[in-house]
Amino acid sequence: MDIQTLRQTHPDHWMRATAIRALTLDAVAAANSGHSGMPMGMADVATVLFEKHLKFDPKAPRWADRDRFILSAGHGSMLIYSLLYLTGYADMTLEQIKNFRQWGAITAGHPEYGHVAGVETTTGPLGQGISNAVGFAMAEESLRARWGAKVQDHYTWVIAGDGCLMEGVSQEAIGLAGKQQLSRLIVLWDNNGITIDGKVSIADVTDQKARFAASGWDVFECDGHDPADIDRALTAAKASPRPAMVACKTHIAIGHAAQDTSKGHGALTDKAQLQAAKDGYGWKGGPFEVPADIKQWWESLGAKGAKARTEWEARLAALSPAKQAEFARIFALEAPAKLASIIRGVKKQAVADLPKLATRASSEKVLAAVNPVLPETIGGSADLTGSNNTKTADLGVFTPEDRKGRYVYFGIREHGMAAAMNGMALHGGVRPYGGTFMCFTDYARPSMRLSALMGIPVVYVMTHDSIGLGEDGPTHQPVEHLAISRATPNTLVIRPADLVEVAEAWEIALTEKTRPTVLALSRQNLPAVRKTHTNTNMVAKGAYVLAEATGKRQVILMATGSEVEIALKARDALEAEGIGTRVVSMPSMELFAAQDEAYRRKVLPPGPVRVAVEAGVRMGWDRWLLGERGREGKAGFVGMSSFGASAPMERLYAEFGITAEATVAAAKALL
Ligand SMILES: Cc1ncc(C[n+]2csc(CCOP(=O)(O)OP(=O)(O)O)c2C)c(N)n1
Ligand SMILES: [Mg+2]
Repeated sequence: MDIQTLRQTHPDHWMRATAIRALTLDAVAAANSGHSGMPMGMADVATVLFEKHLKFDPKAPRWADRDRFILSAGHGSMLIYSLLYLTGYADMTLEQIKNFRQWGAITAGHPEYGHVAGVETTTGPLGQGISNAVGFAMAEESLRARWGAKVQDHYTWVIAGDGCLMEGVSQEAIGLAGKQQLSRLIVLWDNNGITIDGKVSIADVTDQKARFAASGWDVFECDGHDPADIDRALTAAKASPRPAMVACKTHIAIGHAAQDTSKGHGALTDKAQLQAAKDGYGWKGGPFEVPADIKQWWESLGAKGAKARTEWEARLAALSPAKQAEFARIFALEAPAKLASIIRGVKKQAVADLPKLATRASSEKVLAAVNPVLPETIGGSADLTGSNNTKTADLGVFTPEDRKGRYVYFGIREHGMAAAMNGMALHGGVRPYGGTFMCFTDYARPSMRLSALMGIPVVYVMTHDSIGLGEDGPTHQPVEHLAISRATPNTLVIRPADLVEVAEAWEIALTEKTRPTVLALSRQNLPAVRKTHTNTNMVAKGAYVLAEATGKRQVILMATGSEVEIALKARDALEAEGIGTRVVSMPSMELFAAQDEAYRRKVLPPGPVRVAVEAGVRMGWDRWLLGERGREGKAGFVGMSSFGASAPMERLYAEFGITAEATVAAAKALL
């Protein structure tokens, strides 16, 4: 349908949707940057979605049973900002729209979680939103099964573009959602045939509808500008027993000189063209002006949501006080009071037994104790369950047949797993953890970065954390991955040395509220190094004195995880030669850096030579070796400076020189 026909056949709808187009044109023109074409093209679909289908209440943006609306094509941020402004979200004022993309404004270039009420997840890196959405839908299914439809019963809606569907992670997400039959997940594809470089066809000939169908989705189509046709397709998608994709045929930058071209993707700022587009729409408002009747209509639409929300509140209030408190607890990410005593129990038992265990096996022990008292945990692995030790007996398996199951077989989809876990954490009510090999942090990294950026407490269980995995060889041996994880802002990296440290690490991870945790765990067995019980969580200090020098303190050895054992052996040898040696276990650089100066000075006093031992690259260690009262001439590092190799572990440690002997030699050379 051309614009004139659309204006004539659906005049009211046309003007309501055009409010989005006009605000987008004005905001992008004012910022002199941004993306006009996508919000203009999808304005009709979004209007029908908000008018006829979306369950939302601008007065209660965090209401637990709202539908989730995710703009995966985050470059089209003016679409969501316009919708939030029009429907009356308090923080999305016209001032904010006028300050699109400016310092201090909540209207950032791409939608950012935590800045704007109504933005459910940070999008912009294409493919993430649609993949987060799978996690949202899984969390909803899980909570609905366990709490009942009276408390949890909503849809997850996604607007995704050609770019989102071309990104590899979307394949992982689509496959996972199809297998899990996530019938409350609906993807609205902005099928405009255009990306930045030109027509989609210059780079891709995929039959997207067939692709979704092949993974177990139901596929629908509509004319993305005809409100009646859109409503028909959305209604059908909701009724589908499978996840649904609606291919919405649209014109990018509809009504503008740049319509249907890649020029329409970006910032349309030419004044004459902008006015010509508005004239063609029949739009009378000046810049940032929405005629009162249209604004009123949008606000009344927003106000309608209060009914569903207050009804839900009444249903929640009808639950027993204990259940209400539990519901509030899981959504507030409060750990149950019992967690501390369970962790203490594991630690006490550990110092009684002094087990020789891989830290991945210690992790399973801790999870086995913790999962039964934390019903909010959802565990999983990217097809390495037996290796990551992430599954405990009580969890059950999350499937279409058993939504109460709390263990997810994510398949070989590290990126999709991480993105889905972000979605689960953002949905709320669940606390996801998932495993793969530390080396495949790389495969999950774009989503791990977003966990950190959004400040959400996803737990990454990364096992096989060094050359200590042995014969699988250098493709599987992480070398730079600890450094990469530590380099990421707002990410907590913990590499525990034994069962006690693992228990403490999990206690920290499960009480975090505002950042992800990467647990680096060994494949190989390790001796117990913490042999006396402390109620204090020593890992929470980041680093601490594990073994003190007996005579005059001449050497400080610092180590993490599997190399703490090596540092302790080196200490024995040095002490035997009369060289007083302290061993500092440093499971978390971030947590140690957060301690006050006085504590850090106690652990790392000036004077002694310092040698750090870690089977990874040196990057990240220099603060502790050279800074913090250390000196270049008195600091050494025993670790990796190349990729690993395929051989038994003992041989690898010897060949790469990560041994007690090498540590002793490094220390003595500095004395
Ligand atoms: C991972 C990632 N790669 C590249 C980009 C840069 N980028 C932003 S939008 C876009 C084109 C997207 O095309 P499409 O989804 O069809 O959006 P449309 O042009 O239709 O608005 C690209 C390459 C990005 N945001 N994320
Ligand atoms: Mg496109």
